[in-house]
Amino acid sequence: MSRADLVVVANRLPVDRVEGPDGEPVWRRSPGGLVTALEQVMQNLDGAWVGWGGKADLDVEPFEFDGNLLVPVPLSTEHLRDYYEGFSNGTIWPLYHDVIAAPEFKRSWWDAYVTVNRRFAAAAAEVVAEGGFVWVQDYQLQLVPQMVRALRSDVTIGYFHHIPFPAYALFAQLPWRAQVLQGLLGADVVGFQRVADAGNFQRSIRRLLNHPTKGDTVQVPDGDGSRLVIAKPYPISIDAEHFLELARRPDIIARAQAIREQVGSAKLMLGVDRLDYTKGIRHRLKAYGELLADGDISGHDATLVQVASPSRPGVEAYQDLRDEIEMTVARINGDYSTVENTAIRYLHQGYPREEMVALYLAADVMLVTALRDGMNLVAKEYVAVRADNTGVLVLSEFAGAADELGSALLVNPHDIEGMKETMMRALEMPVAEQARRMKTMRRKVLDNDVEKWGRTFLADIDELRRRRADGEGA
Ligand code: GDG
Repeated sequence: MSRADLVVVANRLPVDRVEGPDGEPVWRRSPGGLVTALEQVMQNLDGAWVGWGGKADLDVEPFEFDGNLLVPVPLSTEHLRDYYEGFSNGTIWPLYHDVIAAPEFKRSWWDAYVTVNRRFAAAAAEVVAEGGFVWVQDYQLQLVPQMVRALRSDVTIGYFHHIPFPAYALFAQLPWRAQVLQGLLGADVVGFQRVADAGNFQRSIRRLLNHPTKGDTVQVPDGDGSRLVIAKPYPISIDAEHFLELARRPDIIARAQAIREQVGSAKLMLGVDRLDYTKGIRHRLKAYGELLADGDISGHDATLVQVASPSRPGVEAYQDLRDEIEMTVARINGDYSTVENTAIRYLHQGYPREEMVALYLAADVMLVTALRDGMNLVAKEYVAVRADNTGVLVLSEFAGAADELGSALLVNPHDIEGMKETMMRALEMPVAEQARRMKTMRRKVLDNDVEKWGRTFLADIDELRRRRADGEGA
């Protein structure tokens, strides 16, 4: 097997296995956010990607795809239940999102997490070239950096954390907190979305491991000496130019107009989220329902289109959330829809990106009301496509995107009265104010695209590798 200088390790491979025209299984690029983000970075780099192939017990040889080597990691049904649905999405996800749902601490889940992380690390260690770079992605693989280091001391290791890193008081609940920190500190560079996440991580390190931190660095004891680990924010972004190109396509513009005409009401408000309890969909519906109940808006004034793409159906909290949201939508529609107007158009489906862009173009107001969110790319996508500087972004201050998009209408989604006032303000905002705010936000998103995110991370890695090659140590 050929070895690669850059190896991305992520829970999922960037492809789905689907049935080809003659019934044969074929691989097709999957549409996820992480894939889009790294697609750009991987181009022209002759890299390899280590990840799960998307089906239980799928055991296939590494293969070439779009110029990169893809290395599938086989996982059994039990692994997926305990490592993925269990520890990743039943323990870490809720704990790191400020316990919006209660995390469960199960020793059998932890054991599976260790076993599966070891598998990913072994696959990465096997495929990375001498002195190469391994880039680990996200919370499912927090132990991989240290495991790769143990197997391959010659390589440089990066880790990027896509979700929030919680405050010490919450993180300290995790029975395996020290192991997780040590796992992450196996990396040379640990990247976060926000300044606050990097700060929380460093605080946990000082409190739990007693390692000194200074600025963006942590001093980790290593043999007789110590090793410097960089721990700092690298806010992720989108391929803004690609979204703009879609937004200029005549068929997509026509589709946006058709959506507007079909919806019929004066204003269209839009929500686009994975169906996840972190996204604040319930709070959004509550505020909107009360505006209808109070008579502040009627179906002719505004319609809410809510795309809730299916997510993690195997996890109980997600099944409960779906029931709750669907009951709320049905109640609001039952009470306030008319034969002519539907108060909420609720879509529990995934759509092609073209349709998402048409929806963004059709929306007068975009509602991003997450209770906690690492970044939130939807907010950036909406801003990117609004080339005529119209439209209003209502953005939760608890989404990482709020650090850069301060010109949005920022809300605390727990404050339902505040949300109602802000929604009304968004619906009534004069175009001059819309333009002023949108221009500032668009500049941010267009100047700081995902290509720059990747370049900035890799520049820090290259600098480390150069220093290593010069024999300076880190
Ligand atoms: C995690 C962190 C962080 C959604 N539905 C459809 C669809 N999407 C696309 C959106 C967007 C992406 O999925 C979702 O990204 P988000 O950032 O909003 O949220 P998470 O999935 O929770 O992502 C998050 C991110 O990682 C990156 O670091 O920002 O905080 O939680 O691109 O457009 N795309 C299509 N059809 C859908 O139905 N095509």
